[in-house]
Amino acid sequence: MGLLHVSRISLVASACVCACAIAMLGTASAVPPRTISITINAMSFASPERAVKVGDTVEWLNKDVVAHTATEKDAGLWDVTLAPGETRKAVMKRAGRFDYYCRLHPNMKATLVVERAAK
Ligand SMILES: [Cu+2]
Repeated sequence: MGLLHVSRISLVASACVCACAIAMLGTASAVPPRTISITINAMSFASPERAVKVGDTVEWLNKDVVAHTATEKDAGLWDVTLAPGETRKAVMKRAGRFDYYCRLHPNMKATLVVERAAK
């Protein structure tokens, strides 16, 4: 009788550990930070508007033969300069809707919509 009792408790305990591990795994794998690539080609950003999440990395790839920048317009959150063929990255740290442009060609414009990371 005593033995049966003990084994029941350990069964319940191991079931709980298992459930907790699955729960933790679920949270961790739900929102891994991603890297989002945005190509610059023929004097324009390939994604005029792109939704990303806080913690994501955005990388711009300059496929043109001239230099460009990706410059956040209002708060100076990021300003990357890309020589021809170059790739540069910025981590999105703040949620919001951010317009950016190329300082060298101000008619090149795009928007990043940075959403809060899911909990
Ligand atoms: Cu440019």
